[in-house]
Amino acid sequence: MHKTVFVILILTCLFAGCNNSNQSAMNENNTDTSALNRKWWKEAIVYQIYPRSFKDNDGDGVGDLKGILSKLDYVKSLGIDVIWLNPIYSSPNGDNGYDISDYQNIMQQFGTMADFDALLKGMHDRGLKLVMDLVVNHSSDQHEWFKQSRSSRDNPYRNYYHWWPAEKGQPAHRYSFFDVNGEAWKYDSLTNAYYLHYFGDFQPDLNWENPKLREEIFNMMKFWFAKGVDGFRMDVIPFISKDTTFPPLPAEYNGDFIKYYAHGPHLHEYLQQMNKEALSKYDVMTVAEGIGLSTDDAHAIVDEDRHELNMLYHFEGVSLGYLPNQFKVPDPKGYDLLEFKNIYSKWDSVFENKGWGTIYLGNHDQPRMVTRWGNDSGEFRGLSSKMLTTFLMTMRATPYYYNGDELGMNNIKFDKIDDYRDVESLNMYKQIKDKGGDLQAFLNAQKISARDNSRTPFQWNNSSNAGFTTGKPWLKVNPNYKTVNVAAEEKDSNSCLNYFRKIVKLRKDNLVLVYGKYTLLDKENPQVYAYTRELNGKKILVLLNFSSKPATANINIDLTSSNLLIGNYASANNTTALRPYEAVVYELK
Ligand code: TEU
Repeated sequence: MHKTVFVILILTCLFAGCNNSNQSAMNENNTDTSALNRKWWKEAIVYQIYPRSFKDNDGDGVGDLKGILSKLDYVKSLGIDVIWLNPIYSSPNGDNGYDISDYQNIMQQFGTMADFDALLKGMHDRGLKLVMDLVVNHSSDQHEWFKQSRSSRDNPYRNYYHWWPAEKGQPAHRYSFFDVNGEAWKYDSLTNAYYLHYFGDFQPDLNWENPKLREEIFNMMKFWFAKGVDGFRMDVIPFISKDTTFPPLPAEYNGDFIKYYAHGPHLHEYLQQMNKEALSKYDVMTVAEGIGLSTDDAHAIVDEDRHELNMLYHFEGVSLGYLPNQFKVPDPKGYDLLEFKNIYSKWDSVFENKGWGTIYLGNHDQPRMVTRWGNDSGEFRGLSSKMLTTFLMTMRATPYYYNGDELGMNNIKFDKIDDYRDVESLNMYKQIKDKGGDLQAFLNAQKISARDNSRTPFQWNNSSNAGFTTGKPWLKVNPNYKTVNVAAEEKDSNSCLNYFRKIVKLRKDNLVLVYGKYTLLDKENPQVYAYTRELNGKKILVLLNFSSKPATANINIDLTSSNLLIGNYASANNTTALRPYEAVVYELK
């Protein structure tokens, strides 16, 4: 480059000051990054689409594949790289697609295989990758395998599932997530035997100890890879291997059945086999729903040398702030930021030298991020939502970002059980009712924690049903769609949506935000989450006020000459004093 041009460029950067103007200068792709073990899925931002609620094309009130296709330009405009789609396979929908009746077909309500092919092409044409949901701990009871399996004890498919012959007596108790009685064994008189279902009784558990079943699954995965799918998010994958003698729950698990389920005897052997037979043949990414896994277990699954999976997402963060031993009942005191910081710092350190992490605050199983972790009151909804987005986009882990969070969508907070559609809420209500429990207390807790809060239709504009459908939506639309919607936020340079786009670009332009070393500062500050990210001499400071009160970060860093990269207030003052829910990201000089 000519010297004068170079000087002019530098001066332009200096005078432009903050925000995005200096991002190309911040781009570190020219520096030596060979030691980073770079991978596309480490640098990607994953955007999760809940197909049932994203966009309805045919007016039946349920989202569909053509609807998603019609909105791909919007998705592309966010700047994300990878789309994770919740299950779109044939399903009777007892659990919104997590009960699959045919793994190689598309759910009728969502469209056809031709629609899928068009959608995948539409994504690839735009440089977007697709990650599908792999739900193979269980199938639907309407799957042909299960129909065969239950038909007779000597059917060739019998041991595709777990059966316990009744003449052996009652099987040892196993807990179920979605059973009205909490019982995971269901008696079937047809063959005088019980079958196992960790989730609903319509979701029988597949028998992974059977090599034929494993082969079927790996072939099915290859079917989708051959179509060009770029990876899988693996539903409750830690649960697949079981001790088929089904002993009483071992005492060491001390009532923690989830942990027991996640530590089956052959889990790693099966994942290694899956890797060898299917995953290793393609350039794809994998992420385990890491339910029941602790930091101690993490490397066993994602350590590259073990050839299992790439990433997992843990449940420690999202379990915070609920009362112990109660079903998702929020602690009236809220959650403790010190614990929050501890959890996320601990998980960062697990992958400091090996493996790779994920970061998320919302998904289809969690309530809306801004309600749960921020503040959804009118005054603070936008600010706190942007603050949480800043956290997600500046941590050393692949962000999984849930559709609608970029608009600052919040919990709908239903008053009546009749408004809910989720099997989890409906069954828990029945359970409490049968026991004569406090139903009003349950409904109050669900306003914060129920899964349907994040499953309400996506808010496109202020026309009826938020532009989601011309029919009757399968789940009510949040009435705040009149103001919280894409069309309105497109026009507002200060909106959550435009903030999301800016910070996505910032992350994409700065390798330090992906790979840079994370250091927690001001650990004991109960209001502020402060940390630095460092790579190859570049140092970024992130300050997040998680409270509705002004706060100060005690960090002994003079910010006067620092360069503000992004902030959620109109201007920033280069000090450590933060306004309510303020988020600022500086490049330190
Ligand atoms: O979730 C796993 C799971 O255990 C959830 O039930 C989770 O604990 C719960 O939602 C928290 O309230 C996966 C899927 O993500 C979920 O949507 C399915 O319902 C479930 O598996 C069964 O497939």
